[in-house]
Amino acid sequence: MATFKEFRNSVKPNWCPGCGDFSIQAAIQRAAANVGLEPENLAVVSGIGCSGRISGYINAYGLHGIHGRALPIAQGVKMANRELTVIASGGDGDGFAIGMGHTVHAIRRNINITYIVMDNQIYGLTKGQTSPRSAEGFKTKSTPDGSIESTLSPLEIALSAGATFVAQSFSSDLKQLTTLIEEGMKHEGFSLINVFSPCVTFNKINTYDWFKENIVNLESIPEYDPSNRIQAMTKLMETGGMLTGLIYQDKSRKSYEDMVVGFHQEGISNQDIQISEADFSKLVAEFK
Ligand SMILES: Cc1ncc(C[n+]2csc(CCOP(=O)(O)OP(=O)(O)O)c2C)c(N)n1
Ligand code: SF4
Repeated sequence: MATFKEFRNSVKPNWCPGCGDFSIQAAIQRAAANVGLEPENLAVVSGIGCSGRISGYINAYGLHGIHGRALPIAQGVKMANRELTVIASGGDGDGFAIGMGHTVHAIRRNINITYIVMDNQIYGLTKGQTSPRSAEGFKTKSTPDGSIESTLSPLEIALSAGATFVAQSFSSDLKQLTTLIEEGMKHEGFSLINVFSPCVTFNKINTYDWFKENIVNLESIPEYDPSNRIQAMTKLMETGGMLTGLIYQDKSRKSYEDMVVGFHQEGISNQDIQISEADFSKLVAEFK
């Protein structure tokens, strides 16, 4: 059985020292080992951003896609080979701005992918512009007088879109984050894990200390029931979306792959997809 070290490769991340993304990389590697995967069982698909580089830093199948399109690619990978455990990842800009349409539809499709958003509440790679996760009044080069748009609440949107697994964590809480990624990988459907991941270079407001002061950890609310969607929505609203832990899980709904009629268990590469001359001619005749 592979250890987390076997999910490391020789590429040195070029994230800034102190960037929250380092811990997310470590948590994915630990979770993959803890659920008993081998590197060849895992595919990591990412979008574009500092966070998007993660697919190159894990010893597994890796696909560095295009901005906002990690999920369409990851869904294609899963449909081509459902035996792979598929992780999609990227920044809050990637998933909640340009890619938000894909995020909502992947959620309602409930395809068996774990989507890890590295939420630094800013655009890091392009040097610090306001993202949909930035607070109102947030000043950056793109909003020098402060953002006048309201902040997006992606987890509330996820619950409304029919999500079956919604969790949130903080990059400093490696133990909680690793456990949630493991749970997400084991979940039979789409799992959304939003991770507060401070950008130490461009976001001087949402710092490690700021998150520590503002996070409400569900471990401090023992009576909380993650199978109750209304309670999940209420708690998210009450805490301004600052909840961490497993916020909601519905184990009753089938995953997309399980509902597609005739969908094969084995990957396309292992299937006999030859078509006989007679069947081919019959098919062509239908279009004449
Ligand atoms: C189609 C397209 N539009 C815009 C860009 C420019 N761009 C690259 S990364 C990025 C945003 C990065 O922010 P985020 O997704 O939050 O990731 P982070 O760098 O903060 O990890 C943008 C706007 C691009 N590469 N492609
Ligand atoms: S710019 Fe920000 S998000 Fe990008 S690597 Fe540096 S600290 Fe991380």
